[in-house]
This record gives sequence, C-alpha cells and structure tokens, in this order.
Amino acid sequence: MAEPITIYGDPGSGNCLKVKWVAAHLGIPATWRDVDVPGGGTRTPAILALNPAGRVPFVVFPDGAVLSESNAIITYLAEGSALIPQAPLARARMLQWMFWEQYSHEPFIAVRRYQLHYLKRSPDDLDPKLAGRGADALRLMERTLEHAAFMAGEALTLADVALVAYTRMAHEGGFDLAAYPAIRAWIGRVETGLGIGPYAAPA
Ligand SMILES: N[C@@H](CCC(=O)N[C@@H](CS)C(=O)NCC(=O)O)C(=O)O
Repeated sequence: MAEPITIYGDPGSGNCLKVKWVAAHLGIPATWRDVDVPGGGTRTPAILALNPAGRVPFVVFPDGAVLSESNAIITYLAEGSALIPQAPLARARMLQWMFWEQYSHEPFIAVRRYQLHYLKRSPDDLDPKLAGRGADALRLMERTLEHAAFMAGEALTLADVALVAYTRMAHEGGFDLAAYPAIRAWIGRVETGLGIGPYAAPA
C-alpha cells in the first residue's frame, strides 16, 4: 500500500474537509493531523515551518513536499479522476467555479460563519457586506442549479466539492437555505456522490 499523505486541518473548516473528502473518495491513503484554528494552532513554530502562510489545510507528501491551498490540493489529488472533466472547456468551467468560490463565496459565507459561530460575535457587530455578498453568492448558485444537476454541468466535479464545503454550513453563518430549494437538493446529490453524510457540526 502507498505511504499515506498527511493532511493538516481543522475538522470545523470546510476548506480542510474538501481535502479529506477527496482523498477518501479516491481511496488515497491519508492521515489527518488536527490543527486547532480558533486556538491559534496555525501559528505555532512547528506549523509555520511546514506552511509559512500559517493556514490550513496543507498536505505533506511522503517525500516531504508540502502543498497548501485547498483547491490546489484537491486538484492535485484528483488528477486523472472523474472529478475533473477531461474536455478543456468543461475543465475550465470547473475551475471557473473554484476560483469564484475563493473570491466571491468563501470570503463572505465562511467568514461570517467563523465570526458568528466560533468568535460568537453579535450579528449587529458584523460588516453588513458579509451578509449581502454571501446572499449574492447563494442566489447565483441557486440560478445555476435550477438548470443543471451540478455546478459545472451534469457531473459531480471538484467545483461541487469546493462549493458544498461552506454552503452546507451556511446556516451557521446566518444564511437560511430555506429560500434556496435547488441548492438544498444539490447538497444532497453532492453528499451522496462523495459518500459523506449530511452535515453535523463537529463535537
Ligand atoms: N484559501 C485558503 C484559505 C485557508 C484558510 O484561510 N484557512 C483558515 C481555516 S479555514 C486558517 O487556517 N485560518 C487560520 C489563520 O488565519 O491563522 C484555502 O482554500 O486553503
């Protein structure tokens, strides 16, 4: 059996879970090392020596190589699998949504969730842009999923992995998914396709 990769991550982080899910789905042996993000675990000398960016997830390969950025890691792990379309335009469409996730979705939905759910800040103290831009992102996803089974077309791809991570936790950021039936149905399809259970907040 191949030597396992080591995933450094926090189980409450959607970015980290993306990596865990893809490795498990593709049968890539992986060892998980917990890093406590709210407790400052990403800024210890040992972690900074591995990833000077001071963030998780990152992966250490058996030869010692380190790779960070969730969407870069899952793209590397899934190379050659059905999670990445082969046709150039379909592949680029997948990447379109993965870049969008990092610039137009995660910075609002995940950040609002972190501030409310982990830092226990009051909604009144938050930057209103987080709610507004997060809702914009959900509306665009809803319109997309009214016409397609998955974000980049009719097949499950890494675009869905990237986007489901924080979308299925969006309620913890104060975003009510009741208004988004197409998103809710899609979350179920992605969870089934990846073989992960429905969302349960880490204990
Ligand atoms: N763009 C990065 C974001 C990584 C990131 O912000 N990770 C957070 C947890 S979700 C973190 O490590 N925060 C700790 C810190 O900033 O000290 C990715 O997709 O991997």
